[in-house]
Amino acid sequence: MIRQKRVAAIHDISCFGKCSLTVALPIISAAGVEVSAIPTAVLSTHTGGFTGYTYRDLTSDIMPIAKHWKSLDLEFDALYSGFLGSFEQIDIMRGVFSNFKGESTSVIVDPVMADNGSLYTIFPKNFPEGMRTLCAMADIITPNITEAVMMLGEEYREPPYTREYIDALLHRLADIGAPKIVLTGVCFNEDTLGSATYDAESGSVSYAFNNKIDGYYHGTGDVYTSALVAAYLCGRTLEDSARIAVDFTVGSIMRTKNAGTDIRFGVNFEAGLVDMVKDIQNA
Ligand code: PXL
Repeated sequence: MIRQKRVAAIHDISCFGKCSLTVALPIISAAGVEVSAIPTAVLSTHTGGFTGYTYRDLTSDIMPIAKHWKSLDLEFDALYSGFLGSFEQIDIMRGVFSNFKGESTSVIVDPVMADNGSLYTIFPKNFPEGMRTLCAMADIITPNITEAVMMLGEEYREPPYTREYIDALLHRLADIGAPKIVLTGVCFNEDTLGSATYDAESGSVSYAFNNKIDGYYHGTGDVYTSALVAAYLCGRTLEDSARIAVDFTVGSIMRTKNAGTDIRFGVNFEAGLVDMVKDIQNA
């Protein structure tokens, strides 16, 4: 019997604006992987560019949900956390990881908190230090460049970057503790954008690029990491998973740009799901 892979996705639900759980659930499910969810908060929209959003904090529900799962002897092939609203949620996440990390469980931490050189306004200045402690427990981390330098206590530099800079950044990120690093927002020139991977055990570095599309489209980090998780759990290598995630994300942005959609509304990833699954299956 081939057991279906199962992921626990631990993010907020932003009810409108396509990010976090409303992105992770469909993308990972489309790849044939079961997704269980722990919602960490319910917001009417995400916080990027909207004002007046509602925010119901669910911090006190996270551990009881995890404990109930534990009483059912549930096991997970991956634990995937994203946007977390507070230091307390980071602490609780550490407990959830300790409870469910089995021998073959991959812990994937996307330290969602910043972009384009700035920390999201809802976070305190020292939030990257908290995220760093969670990243230390992970098997795979997926920061963008801003999140990476903030966790390392370094100054943000504007793109384009050099290969030497990115390679050195990957090594410094591995020193935090996670053995596999996926860095997004990697840009060596005006025309292309992509991601880099580093496996500290084998020492291998890989890059995946696609066309750079102007404009800041919301939720693309969640689309990227969810596709990466989907491909990786389907047995693709980290390098292949990153390439699949880059192509899927860029296709989603392109479609959204062509449609002229408000950039806060998220990207049209839905129309790319069939091709993403074919790509994962090598079909
Ligand atoms: O896409 C990341 C994200 C997730 N959840 C919430 C957010 C953001 C980014 O702004 O505000 C609530």
